[in-house]
Amino acid sequence: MLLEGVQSPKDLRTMSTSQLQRLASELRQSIIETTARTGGHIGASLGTVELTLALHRVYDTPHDKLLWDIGHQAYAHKLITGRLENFGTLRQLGGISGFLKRRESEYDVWEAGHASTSLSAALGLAKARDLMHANYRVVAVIGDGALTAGMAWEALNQIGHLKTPMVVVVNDNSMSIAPNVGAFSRYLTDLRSAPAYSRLKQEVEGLLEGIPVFGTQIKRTVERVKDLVHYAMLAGNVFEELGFRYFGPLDGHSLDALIPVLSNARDVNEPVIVHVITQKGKGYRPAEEHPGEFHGPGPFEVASGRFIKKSEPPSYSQVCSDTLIEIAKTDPTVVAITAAMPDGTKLDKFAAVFPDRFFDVGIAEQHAATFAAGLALAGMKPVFAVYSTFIQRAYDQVIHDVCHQDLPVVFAIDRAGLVGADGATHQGVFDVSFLRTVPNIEIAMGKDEGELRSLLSEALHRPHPVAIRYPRGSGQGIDLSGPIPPIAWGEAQWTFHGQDLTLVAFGPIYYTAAAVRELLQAQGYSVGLVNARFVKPLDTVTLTQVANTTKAIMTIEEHVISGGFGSAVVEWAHRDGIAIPIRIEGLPDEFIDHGPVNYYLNLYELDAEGLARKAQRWLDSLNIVHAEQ
Ligand SMILES: Cc1ncc(C[n+]2csc(CCOP(=O)(O)OP(=O)(O)O)c2C)c(N)n1
Repeated sequence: MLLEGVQSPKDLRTMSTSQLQRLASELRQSIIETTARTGGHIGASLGTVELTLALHRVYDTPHDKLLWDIGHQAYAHKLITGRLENFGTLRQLGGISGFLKRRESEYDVWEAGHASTSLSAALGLAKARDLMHANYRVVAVIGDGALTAGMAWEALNQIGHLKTPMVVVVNDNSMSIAPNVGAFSRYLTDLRSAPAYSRLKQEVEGLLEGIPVFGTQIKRTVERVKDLVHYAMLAGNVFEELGFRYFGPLDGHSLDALIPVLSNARDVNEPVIVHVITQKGKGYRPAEEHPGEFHGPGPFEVASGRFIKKSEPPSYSQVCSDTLIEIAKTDPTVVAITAAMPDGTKLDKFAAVFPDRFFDVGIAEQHAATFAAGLALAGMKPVFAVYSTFIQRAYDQVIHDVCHQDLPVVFAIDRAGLVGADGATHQGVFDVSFLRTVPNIEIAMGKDEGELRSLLSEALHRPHPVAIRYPRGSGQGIDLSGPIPPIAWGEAQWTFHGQDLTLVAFGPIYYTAAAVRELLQAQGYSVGLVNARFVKPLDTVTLTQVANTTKAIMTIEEHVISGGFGSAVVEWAHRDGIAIPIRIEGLPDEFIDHGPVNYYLNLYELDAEGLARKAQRWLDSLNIVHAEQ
């Protein structure tokens, strides 16, 4: 294996193209075999194998700075930068991350997980280089999907203005997770289908270079012709009009095409776009044929490409989409929005039934929120289904455009809570804190998919913005047949009364709280239980009654403690002068890495045994003794 001999990218720099091609197939093999076991971003990473080799061959990494947008396409980069041995631990607890991590390698220059940040960061590095008289080069790789985000265009705008030398590689596979969308995506398709563009341009320029120049008059004429040709050729190339030199489109799987062009681009003293065409899933038939499903699958069987799935109840996302379809059948004002996640949110199902009432806006969460505001303003009922981690990007739009005008937009907040293998950048554990501080918005999370259905249905009749949270993965297996049961808006469900302690749980962790209650009851404590359902409005009526009948309250949530549900309960008690001991159980003030959700719940003692242990210790410290003592 050539790959085993690659200690660092330096080893690539002495290899022949045919050796690099062999290395490319070994890299693919390794990516396929590992992701088949661990799951992960196989499609994007198979698509960038040659590009990775060419970049590390042409650039003097890590002295030169190579940035990968999102970082999900960088498995080949990991494999040739000292992580071959550990690659089998990809996305596993304590193993290497599915994204780039600065602490993992000096070759990981920039950490991400969210899209479209690489160009801004690259410009920062390039500008710092110039100001500090350093001499490294900067190159960023960004996908056509990531280029649908406003943030990428904010960076292009400034790069073109500053004219700072750096290279932006546009990795164009015409896919985001699903097929890429939007007018700019269409534009890239046009550029792709006109490969003669740059060839012709180079030929004309070469021809003019070849004209012998005698005398200033002729020289000026040649320059003038060059300019005219330049402008004629430029017409229509957005990148060049923004101030970049444009190279491409190139076959991103041909080392013979990539290496010379990247070498030329590297030495240009102004910003350059290198437009490479790649195929998502390249080299693995099932991933080539089903690039959407193989964007970030779980484990699969290599030979057949079949996913290894346990039979589980439908996911919360599925229930959300089904519920919206059910409601939309009788309510023509319901529309659904996703920011490039039709599969993840399962809104693809909604799209199949209501193609005209479904909008994939691209990786554009900010736009999605304000677009929803506009729809709501005109009387529609927009539901923006968005992962908790990605709504972070639309915070100002939520505050300024939706909540400030009190517009009835429903945010269906998917992946709320810990997410597992995607790790720190993707945990959905901050949204309660940052949303509940905003006036007008109402925030709820049911204990299961049955309540998700009811909450969504009620949310669509609220005159205010509403956020309905639900976690990643399968529901509890609740029977969802029959009409959607109503749920009393703003009311908690007080399921058990108890004199020693009452557990107040927010979200599906209610079921853990129920197990905690059993454990404590078995110890002889009298323990109550509340399914909070709402953090805003908080059901202070029920909480007041609880406080009057129990000696202590423990709140439980799968969300950071700071500013979360428990924090809201403590604020209420403080404000209303309710003198009862309250203990908040939730996640700590730190970024939580990748690894199984259950592992972290156990680590932070948020599983039933851990919570029961903590509750018991706490009750002891409060001198609350159960009946038998
Ligand atoms: C802000 C944000 N929204 C959504 C996502 C989810 N996401 C991860 S990869 C991806 C598609 C990226 O497409 P592209 O940049 O073309 O890269 P490719 O996977 O095609 O190589 C999306 C939407 C994200 N990472 N960040």
